[in-house]
Amino acid sequence: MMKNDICNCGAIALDENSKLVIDRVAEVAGYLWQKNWAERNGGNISVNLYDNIFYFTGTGQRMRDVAKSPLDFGAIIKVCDDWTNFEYVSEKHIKPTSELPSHLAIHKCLRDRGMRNTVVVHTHPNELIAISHLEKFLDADVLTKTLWSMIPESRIIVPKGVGVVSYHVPGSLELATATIEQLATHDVILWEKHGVLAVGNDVVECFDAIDTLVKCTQIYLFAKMAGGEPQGLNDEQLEELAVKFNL
Ligand code: 2HA
Ligand code: ZN
Repeated sequence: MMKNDICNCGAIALDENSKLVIDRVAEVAGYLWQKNWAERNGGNISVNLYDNIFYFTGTGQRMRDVAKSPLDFGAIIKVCDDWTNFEYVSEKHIKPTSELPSHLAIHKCLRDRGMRNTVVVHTHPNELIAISHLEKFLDADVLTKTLWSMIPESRIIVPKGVGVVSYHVPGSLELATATIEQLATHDVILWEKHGVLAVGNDVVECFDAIDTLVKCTQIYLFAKMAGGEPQGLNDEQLEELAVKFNL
């Protein structure tokens, strides 16, 4: 690291890239609040900045506060080799999200699959939670096809589709394990009667994937409200997109 690439940020010398990444977390935290997906302390974000250094939003902290000041409502931590314990490297010792064990298990699993600088975004989008109360959408294939068929871009922006995890207590190991399983074959996971989780290399792209799926859900629900079952793009049209965009 070049000397002038670092700035002193409390207890840690935070490099320029990590500062930019944390700024993007704050940007997305603001979107989650503005979108009405982040009631009270709903949702959480974690980012692997580099090596074993992570930024986590704090437990009980509000996204609207993270948006204003990510280092006052979240923490930078160094995760130990066991991927369970950690020590603070940020000046403030804000306790990480209650979903810390599940986020860490997901980051570890993604690293084992070859991904680096991973991001986990969990949030509570109303429309997606609403349809997770309907039995037929607890089937990942039905859900994915229904949402993909609402607008062509969704086939491209969420190429692996949406996985589904049945209800488990928030923050539980069962929820983490089932989520990791689904992430092998899907980009975004719907947690029954709770929310969604997206992973990737960029926090804004994780937001974009969720935002696109919410739009698809809204269009589905608007069409239903307008009086019937929406037609949706047909199999041929979806396949045409897959071929054209190498999906
Ligand atoms: O951080 O959303 O699932 C609060 C939650 C837990
Ligand atoms: Zn939640």
